[in-house]
Amino acid sequence: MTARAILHVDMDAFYAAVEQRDRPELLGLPVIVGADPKGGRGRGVVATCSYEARRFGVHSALPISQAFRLCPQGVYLPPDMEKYARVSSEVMEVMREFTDLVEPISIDEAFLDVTGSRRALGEPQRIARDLKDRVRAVTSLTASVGLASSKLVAKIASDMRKPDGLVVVPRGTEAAFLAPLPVRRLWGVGPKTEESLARLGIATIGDLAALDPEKLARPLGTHGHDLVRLARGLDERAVVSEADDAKSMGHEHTFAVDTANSDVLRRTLLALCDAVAGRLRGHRVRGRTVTLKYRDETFRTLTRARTLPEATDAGDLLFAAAWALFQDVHGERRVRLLGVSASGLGDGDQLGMFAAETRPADRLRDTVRARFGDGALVRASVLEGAKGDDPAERRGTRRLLR
Ligand code: TTP
Ligand code: CA
Repeated sequence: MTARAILHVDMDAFYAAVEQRDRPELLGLPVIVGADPKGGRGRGVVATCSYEARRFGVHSALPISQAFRLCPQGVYLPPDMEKYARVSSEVMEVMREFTDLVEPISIDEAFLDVTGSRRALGEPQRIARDLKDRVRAVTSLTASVGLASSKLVAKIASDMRKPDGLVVVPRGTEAAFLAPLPVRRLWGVGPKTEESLARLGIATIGDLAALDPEKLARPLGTHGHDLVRLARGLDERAVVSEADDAKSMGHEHTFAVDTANSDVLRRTLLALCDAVAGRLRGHRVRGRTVTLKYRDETFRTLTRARTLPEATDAGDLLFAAAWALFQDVHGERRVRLLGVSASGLGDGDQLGMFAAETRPADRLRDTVRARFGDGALVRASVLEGAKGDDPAERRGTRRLLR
C-alpha cells in the first residue's frame, strides 16, 4: 500500500490578511481585527491580527482594550464575516482543483488527501507548492502547508514555519518530528489532559510515546491508548470530504447568551444528539459520522468529525462521540453555538437490522413523540435545571437537512 499523502492548509493571519489585501495602504502595518459592537476601541476581543501586530504581543482572544495598550498605533477594524466567508469558499475551491478529498475544519483550514492525485499532478511536495502558488494567484493571500502521512502530523507541520511556510515530514520520521513538542500540540490534548499528563511527569510528545499505554488507563481511560498511538505518529483518521457527506441530518442551537456553563453545554449537546437520533430513526436511517459544529464568543467556528465503528441511530452513541469532540475543542471561552449532525447515512431497513437493533428506550421515545409531540418526552438530564436555557424551547434551535 502506498503511504498516504495528507496536506493541511492553513491561511496566514486570515482576517487581517484579507483586510490588508483589500486596502494595500495597510500592508506592513499592525492590523487588528476584532468584534467591537460599538465600533470603538474599548470593548470586544481580538479575532486575529497581522504578523506586524503580533510583534507587539497582540493575539487572538485578547481584549481589544489590552491590545490597544500594547499597540496604540495599530489599525483596528471590525470583522467583515461575509467577506471572509466568500474568500474562504474561493480558497476551498482552489483546493478542490487538486483532489476531491477536501475536508474543511475551520474558515481558513482544511485537510486534503492527495494520495490519488500523484499520477496526474506529480509528487506530493510538488502538489503542495503548486497549491500554495494557486492560492496566491487566485486570492492574493498566502497559506502555510504541512505535508505528512497523517492528519495529525500534517496539521502540526503546517504551523511550524508560518507565514507562507511549507513543511514536509518524510515517512518514517513522524515520531522523531513529534518527540520534542509539548503534549498540548497533539490533537485531543486540552488543558485538562495536559494537566493529568503533567502529574505523571509527561511534558513532551516523546515522553508520551515512550509510555506503556496501560499506565494511562487509570487517569485517562481508553483515551490514553489513542494518545500514545498519536504520540508515536500513528493516526489513521481519513480525510472526509463534504462530497462523501452530501447527505446529513443535523440540529444546531445558538445560545441566547454566550455561555461557559458546562452543565448547560452538556445538556444542550445531549438534546441536540437526541433530536438528531430521533430524526434518523424517523427516516429509518443510521449515521456513521458524527460532526460537531462549535462557535465561540469571538465567532471562531470549528467543525470536528468522528467516524463510529458502526452506523447508529442512538442518541447516547451520538452523544458519546459529540462530547469527546467537544472536549477536544472547548477551552475557557464562552460558547455561542453548538451543532451536531450525522452523515454517512445508511438505510437501516435495507440492512435488515433496523427493528432489531433500535434500542427499546429509543423506540419508546419515538412512540411517545409520535403520539404527543416533540416536547412530550425529554431526558431528565436535559430538563434538570434547564429553566435558563432549555434547548427544546430555544428560538435558536434549527433543524438542518441537507
Ligand atoms: P487561525 O488560523 O487560528 O489564525 P489566523 O489565520 O488569523 O493566523 P495564523 O497565521 O496563525 O493561522 O484562525 C483563523 C481565523 O479565525 C482568524 O483569522 C480569525 C478567526 N479567529 C477568531 O475569530 N477568534 C480566534 O480566537 C481565533 C484563534 C481565530
Ligand atoms: Ca490560519
